[in-house]
Amino acid sequence: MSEAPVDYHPMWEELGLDLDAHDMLLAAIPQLYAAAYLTQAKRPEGMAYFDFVMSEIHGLRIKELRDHQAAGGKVIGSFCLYVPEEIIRALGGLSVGLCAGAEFAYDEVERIMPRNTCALIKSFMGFKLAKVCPYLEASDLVVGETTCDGKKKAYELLGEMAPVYVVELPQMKNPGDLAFWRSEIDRLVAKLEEVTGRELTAENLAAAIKEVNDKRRALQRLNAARAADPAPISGKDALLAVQVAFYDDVPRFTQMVNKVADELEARVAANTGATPAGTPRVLVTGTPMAVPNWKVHDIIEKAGAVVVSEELCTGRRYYSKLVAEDRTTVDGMLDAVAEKYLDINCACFTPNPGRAEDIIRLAKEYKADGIVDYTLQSCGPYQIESSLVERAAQQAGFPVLRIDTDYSMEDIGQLSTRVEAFLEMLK
Ligand code: BJ8
Repeated sequence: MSEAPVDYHPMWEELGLDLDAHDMLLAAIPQLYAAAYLTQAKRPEGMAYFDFVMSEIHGLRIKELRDHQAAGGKVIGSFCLYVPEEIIRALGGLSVGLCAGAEFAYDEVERIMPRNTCALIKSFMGFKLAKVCPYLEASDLVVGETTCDGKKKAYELLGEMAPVYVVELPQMKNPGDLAFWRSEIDRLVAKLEEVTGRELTAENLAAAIKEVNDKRRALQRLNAARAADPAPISGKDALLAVQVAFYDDVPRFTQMVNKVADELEARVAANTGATPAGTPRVLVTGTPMAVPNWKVHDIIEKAGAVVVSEELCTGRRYYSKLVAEDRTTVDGMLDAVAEKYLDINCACFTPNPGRAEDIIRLAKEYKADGIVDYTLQSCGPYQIESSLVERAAQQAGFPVLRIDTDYSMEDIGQLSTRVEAFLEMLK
């Protein structure tokens, strides 16, 4: 006998969500998910866990966060890869990526910020103004960062509605910038110690570094299998795993991803895949894709190709580098945290040559036939960097398709036509 579904409305009400608006949002996600995910053939069995996570995205996981808070722990939200989850975890906090992947309450948003702000920023402001993101409402603190100008200014507005603390990121990666960033990490530690009421020690930090590295190692394993032809998993499923990494329970997530990786390695050994051998292979690069933004992967894969790697913050930029585990003091470990995080190739840095180098290396390693460069409209850093990406790709002999879009569904027909023409050319 199946159990009756849990009614989470009392929990959402306690969090101060707008229940009607939130019900409307929750009604839309299963349809989107089913159309993108449940129509796929030959999915790894281990993806059933991710189906479950998505079905409980605002339910069970939020309950876990609330239980954690009831036991004295804190929940710390963020919107960017530069916020070190190892430190949050060491202090007994749970780190969660906040809602930023769907259009919501744009009318209200456009009353307080320009219409031509990128979809990611408009989305998180909309979720806050409409009170429909339980992760944000459950956060004891939101840690922002000075990456692009839009986010910097949006955090000022968000700070009027929620507790926000902003870490200052340098714009370059010279030794002086690393020293400055390291001092910002100290400032963040002090703030998080104050919020959590705990002290950072060599023991709790070493344990957190190891746990988060294990999570990244599991994702590395899953993704390494995608170099095979036939690809053992769709790009959409691989993208989902990284999206979920931002808010799921860390040890459970690691275990589940390793389970999928076992299955993928067995598929590779047996020469079987999620798509037939010879399917056109695409590498996607660009701006992050937060749940439920599966638009570009969905278009590419429904057009008959397979995405084999993501040079994205919801992709390799998240899991490809680890924090060094060889330090024994808190200071040494924080140095390692600072070094690892400053090494992320975000277009908000200048110059940012590591990104184009990574794209080309990955395209070769994953035997991509072409590259899709995806940028959100009004995202200056990534849109401008597109020229550099295109030049590097052309020099290396990879065709590139530039997609400039937002979270709406209005351009799906037009994008599908362009992607189909691109795939035709790859053949
Ligand atoms: S580390 S990519 S998550 S800043 S899309 S808000 S850049 S205007 S999201 Fe990002 Fe951190 Fe960099 Fe990654 Fe601004 Fe562009 Fe919008 Fe963006």
